[in-house]
Amino acid sequence: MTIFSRRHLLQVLGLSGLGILSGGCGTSLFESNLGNAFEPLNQAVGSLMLDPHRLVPEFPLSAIQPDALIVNTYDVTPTIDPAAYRLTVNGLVDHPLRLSLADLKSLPFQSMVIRHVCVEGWAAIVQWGGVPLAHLIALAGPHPQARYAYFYSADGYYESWDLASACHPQTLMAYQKNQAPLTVDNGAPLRLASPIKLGYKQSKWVTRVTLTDHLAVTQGYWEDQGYEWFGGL
Ligand SMILES: Nc1nc2c(c(=O)[nH]1)N[C@H]1C(S)=C(S)[C@@H](COP(=O)(O)O)O[C@H]1N2
Ligand SMILES: [Mo]
Repeated sequence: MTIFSRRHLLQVLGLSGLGILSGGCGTSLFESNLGNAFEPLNQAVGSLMLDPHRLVPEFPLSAIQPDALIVNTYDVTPTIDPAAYRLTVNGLVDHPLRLSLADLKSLPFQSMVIRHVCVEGWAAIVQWGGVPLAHLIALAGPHPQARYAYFYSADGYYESWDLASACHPQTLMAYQKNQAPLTVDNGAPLRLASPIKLGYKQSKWVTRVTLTDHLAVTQGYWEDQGYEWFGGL
């Protein structure tokens, strides 16, 4: 397995900047992989509903509801040593990644204020800050056959997303909540955050992202008990 050092990452980024992103989560990927999957749909309707780059309107910082985000954890809260923590990105990629928190924080930072919606009947406007997942996937160099991203968490939680949603420009691997370091209850050191999916899709304590070309029998902790897989908002 290729292990990218922070220096190597910076070199890659410095040399090619955002250019490398177009090869990973860019148009060609969507056209070759997702165009086929949705071919039967009426094109106009399909592009309205499924445009992977459509941005969800964000809120101003003043709209944050600091007390509205309810901690929702199915089992135990894992203890993760931030210094020893590594995020693995592997599966159908050319360059598997193993990133420390310092590596992640050296990558482009993005902040957004969005609504988190839990199917249990509550919602909260939250600020999340972190690195766009599209950036990590592009760094790893996804194979053309990659269609899904599986997320594995330190508490045993697992999730799967379609790659277009994983590469959406507002899908972040977040280490900041409401302009403060992410707390352990909310998924520190690293969690998924995106305005395009319901709360149960937004894995906390993510340790591994694995790209695959198929959905396995196991699709997600709640999905495997009957929740809908796409979980779109
Ligand atoms: N690893 C892990 N991620 C998880 C969960 C969980 O139990 N374990 N719960 C999910 C659900 S149902 C919701 S609504 C959100 C809640 O995030 P919060 O606890 O930060 O409010 O986390 C999601 N991610
Ligand atoms: Mo939830």
